[in-house]
This record gives sequence, structure tokens and C-alpha cells, in this order.
Amino acid sequence: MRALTPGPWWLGSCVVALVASSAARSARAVIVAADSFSVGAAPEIGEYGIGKLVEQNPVCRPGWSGTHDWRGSSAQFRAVANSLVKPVIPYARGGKVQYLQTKEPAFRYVSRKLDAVPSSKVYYASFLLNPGGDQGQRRANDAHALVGFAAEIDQERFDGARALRGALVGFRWQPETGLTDLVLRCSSKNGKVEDTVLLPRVSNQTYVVVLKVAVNADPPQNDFISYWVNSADLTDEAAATATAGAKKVLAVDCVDGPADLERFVAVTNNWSRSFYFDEVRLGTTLGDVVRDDRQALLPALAALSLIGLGLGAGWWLLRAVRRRRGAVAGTAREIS
Ligand SMILES: [Ca+2]
Repeated sequence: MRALTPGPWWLGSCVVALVASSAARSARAVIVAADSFSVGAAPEIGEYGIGKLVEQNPVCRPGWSGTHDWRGSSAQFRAVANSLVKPVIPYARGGKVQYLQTKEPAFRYVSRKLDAVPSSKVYYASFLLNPGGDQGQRRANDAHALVGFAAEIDQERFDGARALRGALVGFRWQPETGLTDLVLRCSSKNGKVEDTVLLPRVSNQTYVVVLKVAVNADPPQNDFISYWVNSADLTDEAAATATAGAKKVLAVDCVDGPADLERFVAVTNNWSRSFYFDEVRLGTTLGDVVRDDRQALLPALAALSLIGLGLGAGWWLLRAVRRRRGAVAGTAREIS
């Protein structure tokens, strides 16, 4: 009899240990921030209203609990319906952000500070980007439309007159050629802000860009940025590299620590056409930033089923023990 009674407790302890070890495993991988720009005509908690980003303050988990509002210099960045879509990004949903076309040349930006960025030697970020329609009238200067995780942004930092910290990715239109390139803009090893062309001559379609920053991996201060454009398989870095439309590792100096990535920023400079971005993510592993949330839930669901199984087995054992006790007691009564 007594040999049977520890059963449910032993099973319960195993379940607790399994759940704890699963939690410990997932704690090592951190998705820091994710925004799918879900919109609603009558926005619910966690949704944007259709309209300008500045002055909106939805809870977007993880990353933005609502402590920090969007702010910036422009109301041209708007939440709109229909997600940008790329099959390799299975979590694309909700709405997206549209930069409203304007012919007025200017530097425009919006940014939103994250709740917190953990200290890490490596960060990954992913974005869906679309350059919109034709550029319209030609201008004398390069035009840019970029997003990224960075410290605060303004025109002086963008131009490099002050330090630009973080990495921006998006589009540059060149007046000499009339062509648009996909570029990365950040501070190079000599401290100068530079564009690196990731993919030349892009068209009006959605691009998926994944960045990896190895912080100060070339001591004392230089970083390596790896980029993957339009990878067909993002299971791991080898698959991303094997299936990328463009990829490379660059030696730069753009991030020294979490403070250099504490905001999501979106910038346009003399940009006169539309520009869209969506599904922005920051994490400390590739899996964090490209994994479907539903897949991320699977370990938790498995743990829950184990708990269910444990409780079920515990209940069955307890019932069996009680029946056996009852039978023994009954027998004893019969004897007496
Ligand atoms: Ca979306």
C-alpha cells in the first residue's frame, strides 16, 4: 500500500523538473522585441489604430509594454492594413507601416524606445521591407528610406556629423542612375557613416533582411555584421547562407552594447515615394527572430500536456490506492 502512495508525488516532481528545465532552456534564447503592426479600426489593446505612428502607444510584446510612445519628426509614417508577406517569415500578420509619399525633400524619422535590451555578445534582427512605387521626379541628392535598431536618430547622426550608433537597413535611390539599391547604413571602422550595397537594382517587391551583429568581436571596438537577403530557408545560418539572394560579413564599428540598439527607428531622407516595413524583430539568436510564434509555443504546450498527463496519472493512481484501501478495509470489516 505505502509503496504505491509516492507515485503521484514522484510523477508530479518529474513534471515540475521537466517544465523547469524547459523554462531554463528557453530563458537562454531571448526574443527582445517583435512588432507585427497589428491594426484595428477600433483598436484593441496591443493594436495600432489606422493612422500615424507618432502619438500611438500600443503594447507590443515582447519589447514595448507601452512605457515609451512613438516619437519623431514626421506624421508620414502610418499604420495601415494588410501585412507585408514573405513565405519564409511564417509569422507575418496584422498590418504594416507605410511611409506616405511626399515630394517635399526633408529628413524625417520616427523611433520607439524598447523596454530593455539585454547584454549580449551577438544580436540578430530581421525586417520585411518594400520600396513602394516609382521615385517620381529626380532630385540632386541621394534619397534614403531605412529602418533599424539603433540609439536615438536625427539628421546629424544620420549624416555622420555626430556618432551614428546601431545599424540601419533599407533603400537608397541614386539620382545618377535612377536606380534603387538595398543598403546597410552604419558607422564603419574609421568612424565614418557609410552605405554598403547589399543588393543592387531592387524592384517594387518585399525583401526579407536578417542582420547579425557580433559586438566588439574584433577587439577592442570593431564589430562584424553578417547580412542575409531573401534567404529561402532561415532554419539556421548555414541554411540562410546557402539560400540567400545576397549575404556577406562586414567589418564595422556600430554597436558597443545594448544602449546602441535601444530603439527601433525608421528614417527617410529626401524620399519621395512610398516605403513599407513590417515584422521587425530583435533577439539574441537567429531562431528568436525568424521562428514562428506558434512553434515557440510548442514546448510550452508539450509541458502543459505533460502536466495534464501527470495530473491524470496522479488522479488514476490516487483512485486506485483509495479503491485498494477501501477493498482492504471492506475485507477487514468482513473479517471482523
Ligand atoms: Ca504585419
